[in-house]
Amino acid sequence: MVPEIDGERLLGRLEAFAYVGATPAGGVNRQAFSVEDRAARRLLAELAQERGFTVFQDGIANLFIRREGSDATLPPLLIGSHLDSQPTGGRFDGALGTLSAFEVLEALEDAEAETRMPIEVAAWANEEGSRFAPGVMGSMAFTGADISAWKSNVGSDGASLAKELEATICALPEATRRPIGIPISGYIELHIEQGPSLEKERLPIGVVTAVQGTRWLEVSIEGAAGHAGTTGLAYRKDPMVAAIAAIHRLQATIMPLDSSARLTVGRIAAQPGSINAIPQSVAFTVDIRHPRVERLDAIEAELRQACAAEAEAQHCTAMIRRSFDMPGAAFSPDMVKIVEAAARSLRLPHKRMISGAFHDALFLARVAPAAMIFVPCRDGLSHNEAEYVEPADAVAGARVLLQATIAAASPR
Ligand code: HGY
Ligand code: MN
Ligand code: MN
Repeated sequence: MVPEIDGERLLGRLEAFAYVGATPAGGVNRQAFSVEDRAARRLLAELAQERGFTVFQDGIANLFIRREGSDATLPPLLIGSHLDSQPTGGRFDGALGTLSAFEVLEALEDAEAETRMPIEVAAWANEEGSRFAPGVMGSMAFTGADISAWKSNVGSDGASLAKELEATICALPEATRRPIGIPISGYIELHIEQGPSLEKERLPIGVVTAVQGTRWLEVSIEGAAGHAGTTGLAYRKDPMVAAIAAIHRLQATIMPLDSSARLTVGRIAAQPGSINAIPQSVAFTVDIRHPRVERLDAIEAELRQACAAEAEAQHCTAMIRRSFDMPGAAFSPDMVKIVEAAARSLRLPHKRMISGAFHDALFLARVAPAAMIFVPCRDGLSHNEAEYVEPADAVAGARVLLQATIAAASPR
């Protein structure tokens, strides 16, 4: 029999997972190593066990579901994405790729189709990094990063990473434990574009050739707390004024002068945060992105210069820490061709493109041939509860993933 994606089954799975961590506005809050994240991992592991697949997890809580191939000496081909979400995330970011990968395993099983390589579905831990920085923690660890550097990290909610990670691993005792990082033959990830171009060009498939670079910076501006009513302008050392001036200066130059640049201040907090006290300090995060590393360096330099100058103008001091640095990378031309051929074989219009968002595939590309498949999302919206993918596009993406997996797992 010829393996086929069961679209109804996939759409039903997406619906079922959307209930796990569902938010009133129709999104999901399934932050890494949370109770909701554990519930999603459990749901996937139980589905896998019902199908007789083997379930593994490693010491950073990456979850793997394995279907054997005819040649067990070959390292597995991995397909998958992530199940964790932003705090007000969408139902498709990560879940589409993970559940489509599971649907690929089921389609192969239903058709009793044989692949030479074993195939494993990977649900990478903490891709988002919104609760515990850095993001792509699971795939970074899988490809060699030392996790001990993160063990003392505290989450945006004050939780201990070490404790939450341990509780997540213990919440799935039936998953066989294995070391972090195993040899793999390749990796293919299906994901929503999280941008507007496929929808604008009415294309159902994107063949992703590369991912742009990302850098996260944490800025802390130190001033002097004071009384809101009695402290005149000449006596103020107000870090909020400095922070706002620095952010305004960067937003007025970086993206308006370079359409490929992205600069986002996602979080800002004042201490003590009292309505009638000049803050002692203000901390904010900056996410910068660019396809070219030399531009990332220039943007970071401009950011450091602007923060120092605006802090000095308010008799404050600025400290800046780079909390995450993810150089961009190109995917394997051979794996990109396999994805492109899969789209062509299904007569699905497609184009080659670069990803504006980072993905686990960026790290897997360091250890094996990797590539990604994009499908459009409405208005290019993501990291937003209104994120939406047309059912036909979701199924088309899964069909391309199935064809690419078959081609990559049984090379001629
Ligand atoms: O932030 C990103 O690029 C990814 O979607 N987590
Ligand atoms: Mn994602
Ligand atoms: Mn995301």
